[in-house]
Amino acid sequence: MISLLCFLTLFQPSVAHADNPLVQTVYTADPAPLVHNGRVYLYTGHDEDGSTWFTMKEWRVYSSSDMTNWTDHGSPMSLATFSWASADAWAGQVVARNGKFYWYAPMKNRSTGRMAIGVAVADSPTGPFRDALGRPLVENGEIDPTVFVDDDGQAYLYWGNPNLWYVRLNADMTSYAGAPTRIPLTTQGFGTRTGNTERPTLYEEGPWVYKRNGLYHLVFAAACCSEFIGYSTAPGPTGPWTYRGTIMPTQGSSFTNHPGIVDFAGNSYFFYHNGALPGGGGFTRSVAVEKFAYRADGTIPTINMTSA
Ligand code: FUB
Repeated sequence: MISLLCFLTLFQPSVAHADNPLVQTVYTADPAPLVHNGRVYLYTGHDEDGSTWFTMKEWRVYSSSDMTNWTDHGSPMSLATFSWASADAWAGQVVARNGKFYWYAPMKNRSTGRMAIGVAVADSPTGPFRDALGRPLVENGEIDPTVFVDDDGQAYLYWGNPNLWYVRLNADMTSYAGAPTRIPLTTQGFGTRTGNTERPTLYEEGPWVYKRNGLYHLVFAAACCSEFIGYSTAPGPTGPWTYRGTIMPTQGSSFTNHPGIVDFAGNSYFFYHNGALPGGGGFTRSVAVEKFAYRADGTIPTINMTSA
């Protein structure tokens, strides 16, 4: 299977069959799905072969119309897209707005040495993406942006590790109003972490925000350093958040995990990563997906990995 897919990637775009892990040609991490015009676009990071750290230089895109056959669109965005970036092409997300596609991603700012969040824009979900600003959109040393556009058109950018922040994006999606606000990390909102007085709640990183049946969901990588996926809900996009429990209890043979949830063609899908490919581990991860159904009361069931 792997050698066949390696052959196929020589000819972009290529087609892969979706056994977990979903991408079997390269190591991928930090899945961020987007449903657009009858397809699921899956944006990922790319762990370098043989990595001993989160050595990541580019992001990749895959798409599918049936969640089984996936097209590999290659890498339409990399550190080279951002003249100010020097390293760490970490977890991002793409949203569609104004007939364009905006990709928010964290990376290291060469001039400050701190993690910052950039935004790139494209006319197509598969790119090419160009840096929208020529500088970071926001920089406070924290990572993992997720963007949610509410029904009234207001867009929110959330991000953070070790804190959790949000800011209201302007309609242009490349600027924001007001200062970033730190979301209070209370145990009521984000659960109780044991054995770490500096970080008393379960929130670690990787927020993923969406709305379902009027309820706002914030799914996140919980605890540290072996992560699991938990979630909180709120009556509004800025809280107050209530911790609702575990979605995925493990991280497989990785020590991080990272969530993305979408509905597509009448089903709900939970994307995550682990170290399931040969040679895989905490720095050589692979994205995977599980179909799931919300419980009758709207809560999210426990979802287990079908590969680890
Ligand atoms: O992939 C690099 C970092 O690892 C991400 O930004 C985190 O969410 C964790 O998955």
